[in-house]
Amino acid sequence: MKLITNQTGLKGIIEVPGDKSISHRSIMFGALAEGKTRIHHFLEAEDCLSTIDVFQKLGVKIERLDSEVVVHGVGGFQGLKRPMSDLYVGNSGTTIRLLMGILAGASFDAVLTGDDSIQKRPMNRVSKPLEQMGARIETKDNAGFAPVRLHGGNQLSSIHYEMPVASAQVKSAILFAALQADGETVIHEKEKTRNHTEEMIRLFGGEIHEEGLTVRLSGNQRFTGQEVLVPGDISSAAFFIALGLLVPDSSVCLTNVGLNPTRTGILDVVEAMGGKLTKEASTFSGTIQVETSNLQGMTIEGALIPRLIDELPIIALLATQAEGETIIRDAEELKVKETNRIDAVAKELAKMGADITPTEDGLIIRGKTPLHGAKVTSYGDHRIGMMLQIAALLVKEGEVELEKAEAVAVSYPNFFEVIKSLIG
Ligand code: SPQ
Repeated sequence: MKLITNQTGLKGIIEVPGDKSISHRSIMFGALAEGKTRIHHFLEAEDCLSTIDVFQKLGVKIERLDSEVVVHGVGGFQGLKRPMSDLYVGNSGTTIRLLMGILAGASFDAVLTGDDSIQKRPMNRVSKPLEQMGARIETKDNAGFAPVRLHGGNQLSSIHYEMPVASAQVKSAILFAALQADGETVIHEKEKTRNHTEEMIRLFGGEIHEEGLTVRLSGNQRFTGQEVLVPGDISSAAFFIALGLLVPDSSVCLTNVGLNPTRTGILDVVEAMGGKLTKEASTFSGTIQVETSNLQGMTIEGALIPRLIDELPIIALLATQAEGETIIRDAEELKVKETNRIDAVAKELAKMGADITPTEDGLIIRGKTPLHGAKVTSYGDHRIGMMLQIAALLVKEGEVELEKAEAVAVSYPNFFEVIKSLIG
């Protein structure tokens, strides 16, 4: 696909689609609750539709109406039904990993699998703690990858778990299993990761304690159906934040963006880089306004990384246009996303003229490099594809041809149309 290049003066107001992490979890908790759950501003993108599909196969009635999704809860884990076929999650890591926790204590066997990318992402980070809780899980050739077979009929027990990686998906899978176990589970995180599962447990009437890096949860809780209002996804907003900052003479306003503090690392980075960004927050969401800015390179590391892990590809693009050097470290998790995002970002931006070096746990980017036309690929990774379209807007000469552009539908189906709507 030929990308849009060479733009100036992009202005507009955008409401980004619903948060992907919250949309997945609202289906999951809605399914496990008693009664109806109504979800507003649900993300109608491939990943979240995979979650709907899987829960329908598990016997949950889910209706997709014009402005909402309605989930008819089955009233607990034991209300889920044996699926008639393998459960296919497409490209969605969140779906497969959280589902492993949800089905860890089921009375039936289930096989979970997904596309080529899913079959290359590590599942043993989830199966290991679940096995310690009493689950029986087989991964393909015992190598820790999907397809994953969960054996039914196991009584789960609570666990005290020290997380070896900073991962909300691992934490969430353990929390779902802990809800089926007797006693209290205690998880100690390596760094604080997104807490949407914890927030959902509270929203659906359950009890969970978060204190610093420690999360405590007791089993056998009951949930009641709720009205869920999904805020806009800050990870999708990030692409338009970058567009507003980088494209000359631009200003962009993003409305109803989710501002959970475990996700707002990108805003802290933009401010530290000297970006002109203002934010007006209400309780859960807010409006973000950005204008074209002169940015300064910086070091991004440590506890900040999980708060912006999915935004690192677009932050790398910001760094190519900033004054001085940007160092991203402690981000080895990028290697096990939809693709190896360290390599993908370095290779594709270098093709466009960026001065960027991949490292074991991040990237070193020397700024103020003009970008030029090139033939690039998303590697089938939605976030790489969207980052490359924003990069193309800065290209003054030559064309940018993107392979596997369709990947953006995983989290932002009308992304290219929104870009077009800002032109003129
Ligand atoms: O769901 P998936 O494919 O893992 O999606 C990604 C993304 O870029 O959209 C990661 F590739 O987001 C993850 C995120 O990186 C979503 C997520 C969640 O909803 O719990 C948590 C993060 O992953 P992890 O492995 O750090 O827990």
